[in-house]
Amino acid sequence: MSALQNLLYEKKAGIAYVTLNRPKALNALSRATLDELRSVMEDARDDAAVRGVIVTGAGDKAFVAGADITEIASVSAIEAQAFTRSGQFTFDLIEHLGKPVIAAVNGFALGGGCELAMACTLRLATVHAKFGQPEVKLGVIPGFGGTQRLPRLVGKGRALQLILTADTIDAAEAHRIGLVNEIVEADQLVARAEAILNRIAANAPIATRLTLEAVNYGLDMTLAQGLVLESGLFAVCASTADKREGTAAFIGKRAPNFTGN
Ligand code: CO8
Repeated sequence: MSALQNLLYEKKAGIAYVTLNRPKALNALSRATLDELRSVMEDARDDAAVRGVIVTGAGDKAFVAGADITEIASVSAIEAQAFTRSGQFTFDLIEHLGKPVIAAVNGFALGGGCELAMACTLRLATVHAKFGQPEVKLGVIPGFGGTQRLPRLVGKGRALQLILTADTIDAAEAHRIGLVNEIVEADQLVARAEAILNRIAANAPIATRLTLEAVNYGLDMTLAQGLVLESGLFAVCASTADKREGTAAFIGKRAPNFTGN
């Protein structure tokens, strides 16, 4: 991985910490930032010691205030398509990392920032966090997955209201509509994300990965197709050492010792 200019990346005790680090631009996603985000996420995916990822923003004002508007201002149509596809690929990578990724939303999560949070497995927010998809105010539409993930998360009507009005909502409203899982005190944000990741890491790693696959891919299928997917993935779990260990531990009234096999 080449030297990082736009984000901080640290790995500690099974958790990878990704901090978008352009506070002077409210951590806006420039092309270079997106490239770095993709490369650290690939590292987190490929490092077996990493069991989960926390994504947050540097400073106390913003998670990510969107794609970098100074770059959007001058893009041609062809460049805009490449830029949006590149963001979409990176966010798809996050959604399908095979490990939980928690967005620790510590301020503005607007446009591409809201889209980044939505690609994560779940979202924690501080009381002063703000969410929105204000692209139509700039004469464009969400381009990093907002028109697709927002309705899937909060329903079509609420998604269309947010995108068409370009309104910003506070953490309480985001929580009410299901965009945010939990609201957390600012000084507890990362600790709460770590606690959730540690709870997940205590479970069987293959079962965690296949749950993510079943839910992520199943949501794009009919119920009947999704149930067939679930059944096949359940069968894969049934072949693992961790299934033998998990069931034996339950029957033996002891804690399981999962190895990820
Ligand atoms: N891009 C670039 N710079 C930004 C961005 C951004 N998204 N957001 C804030 N900044 C900069 C400001 O220009 C300012 O810089 P400077 O100090 O040099 O003037 C600095 O950050 C601080 O911002 P403000 O002074 O505006 O701070 P305020 O507290 O007054 O306002 C807001 C905070 C409300 C968050 C305000 O900054 C704002 O509205 N930002 C823009 C939010 C937005 O519209 N986001 C959506 C962007 S579009 C998008 O994400 C589309 C995704 C698909 C991209 C496809 C690419 C082709």
